[in-house]
Amino acid sequence: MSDLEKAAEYITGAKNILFLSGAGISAESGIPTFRGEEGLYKNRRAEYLATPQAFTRDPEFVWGWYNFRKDLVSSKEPNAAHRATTELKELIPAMLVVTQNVDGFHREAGVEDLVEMHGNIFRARCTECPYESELRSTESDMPRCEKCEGLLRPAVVWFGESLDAGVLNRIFEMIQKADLMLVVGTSGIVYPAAGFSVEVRRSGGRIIEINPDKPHSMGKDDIHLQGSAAQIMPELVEEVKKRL
Ligand code: BJW
Ligand code: ZN
Repeated sequence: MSDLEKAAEYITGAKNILFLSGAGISAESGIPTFRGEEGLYKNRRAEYLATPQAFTRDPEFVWGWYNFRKDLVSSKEPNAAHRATTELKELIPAMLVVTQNVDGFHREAGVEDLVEMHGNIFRARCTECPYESELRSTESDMPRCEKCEGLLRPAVVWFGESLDAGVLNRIFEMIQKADLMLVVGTSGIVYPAAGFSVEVRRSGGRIIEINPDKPHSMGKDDIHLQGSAAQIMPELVEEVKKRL
């Protein structure tokens, strides 16, 4: 049996599945990954830009990066991997779709109940008051709050910031009962997401990873499907359908 077929059997045999995606799932939509070769902005790395310190130092520069990325995301669309994820979620309702991505492509591809653990690039919140809203416009590199005129910031999670408690609760509830986790297109470097597979494995669950890169640490029953998400996800879903 091929690894792809084995992975499909894991999926149809699982009771609860945690699905986690990262920047790699949107790579084939034309959105650069963070740690890939094109992941720089004006010679700055995400580790520098995605911090509250960078925003305090130079909010205009950081907004410039976000507006550049918002324009890019608006000009692109979900790919075959996002669509396959939606199909899988429809076939297996006991799967929770969690993404580290802020592009909203999973929702655009039809996943209604999406957990965006690092927020959404088209939302902004006030640095002075509780105001938060959608902000699609990319006109201003210093957007202001409608309520108090305070400086707005992207409603995303930066390094050193905590994730939303409700979001973390939903994920940890699923981790406790998940007997399978699908990890698609993430380098597994950034916590807390980097720790999820360790937790699932610790409670006896198995991992299927899809990534063109070499596998991360693997348990003996884990499967690494090496290749691009847009190629492998649809193939995997086809194998799942044969078994349902
Ligand atoms: C393909 C492909 C194709 C290519 N198909 N695949 C414990 C230990 C050590 C450090 C920490 C720790 N706990 C917390 C920390 C600190 C920190 C952290 O993890 N630092 C690490 C660098 C070590 N974490 C935090 O600060 C987090 N907060 C937190 O934990 O709060 C409590 C706390 C605070 C302080 C101390 C301790 C506890 C918050 C993390 C927020 C991350 N934010 C960002 C920006 C979001 C907004 C935005 O987008 O602008 O999130 S950074 C960036 O990295 C973004 C991503 O979601 C995240 C993950 O990146 P991802 O998705 O994995 O992308 P890449 O580029 O790394 O990988 C792409 C992968 O795709 C590669 O593997 C490719 O091979 C693959 N690929 N093409 C499939 N076609
Ligand atoms: Zn305000």
